[in-house]
Amino acid sequence: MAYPGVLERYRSYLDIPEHTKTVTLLEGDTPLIPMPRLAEELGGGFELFVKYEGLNPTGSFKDRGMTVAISEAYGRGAKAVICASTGNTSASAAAYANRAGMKAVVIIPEGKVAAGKLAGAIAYGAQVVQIRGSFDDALTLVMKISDQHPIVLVNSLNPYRLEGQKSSAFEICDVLGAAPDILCLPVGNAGNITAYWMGFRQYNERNKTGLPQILGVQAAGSAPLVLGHPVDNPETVATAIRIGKPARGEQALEAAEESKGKIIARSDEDILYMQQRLAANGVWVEPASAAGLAGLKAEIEAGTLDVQGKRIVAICTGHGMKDPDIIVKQMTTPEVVDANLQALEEVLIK
Ligand code: AN7
Repeated sequence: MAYPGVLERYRSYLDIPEHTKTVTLLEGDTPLIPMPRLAEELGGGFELFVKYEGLNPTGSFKDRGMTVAISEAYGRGAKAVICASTGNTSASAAAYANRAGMKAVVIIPEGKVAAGKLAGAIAYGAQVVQIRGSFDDALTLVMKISDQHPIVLVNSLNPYRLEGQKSSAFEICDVLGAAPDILCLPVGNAGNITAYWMGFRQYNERNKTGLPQILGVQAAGSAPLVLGHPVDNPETVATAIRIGKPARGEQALEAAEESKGKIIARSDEDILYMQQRLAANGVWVEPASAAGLAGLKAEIEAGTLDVQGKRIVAICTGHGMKDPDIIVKQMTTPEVVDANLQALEEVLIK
């Protein structure tokens, strides 16, 4: 049978109502890429894989949850959806809503959304509104609006988003034959870490696949779960996780505790370093997506996480092409030469 997307593939594991009508772009089934050279770089002695979620249809893991949230809303005849977003959710909501012939409204923090995400939301046909405020302000507003008007909230407060996002945990278990020993991933609004923990527990109950320790990683300038209180003016180069008041914060802390893992923070410098090392190993991700591995590196160096003989999966949540500016800002402009052999040889050989 041709691949049907995450909702149909894992339907029996998803808690969704009868009226759900599948709207899919055949998201999911992303590669679990072995990273032996990067594992050696980090000290070796363990197996490392990247789950490359940037290869979803709109370039991020958000498509897994969005297919289910939109399918539910569409199935009960909803005409419009709304979300607050640091970028990826907006592009995904726009794509799936428009595919179903529904309207998508996305509210984003002015000037803080990476170019590839904003372009995506516009290209897929959303009504995009920028606010003079943060993601957290935008989320507060869309919660109020969806309360008072017939428009469906598709942030991860919507439980169907999490139902869909569980599918990545299922895929990892299906490919490896069991859950990994350690799972590391970035944490922003904390829906994804919550969904992974739900997914691994559910798969373990039915299929005895075991449970991973979960290492959640925030950006240091935007680390409410590490600090233990909301952050009013979060700042980080990893704009995807520039979130000061995570909607699923409590559940994220529970996932870390119950799995005997933890939630830590890494600096922008560490995150960008890991983005570069991933790209040097053939996997270009956006900055936020490198946070999980930046956290793993720090834990290994500090000797605070036992990795010997373990199998580790790092979730890389979004594609590098989402945020081209961050690369362009760091690099020197490529050389320009005349279009002749001699000129080219001169710059190649020097
Ligand atoms: C690439 O798009 O919140 O902890 O509005 O885009 O589930 O929020 C994005 C989050 C990690 C964090 N990596 O996931 C949004 C948004 C990338 C992301 C996260 C996001 P959550």
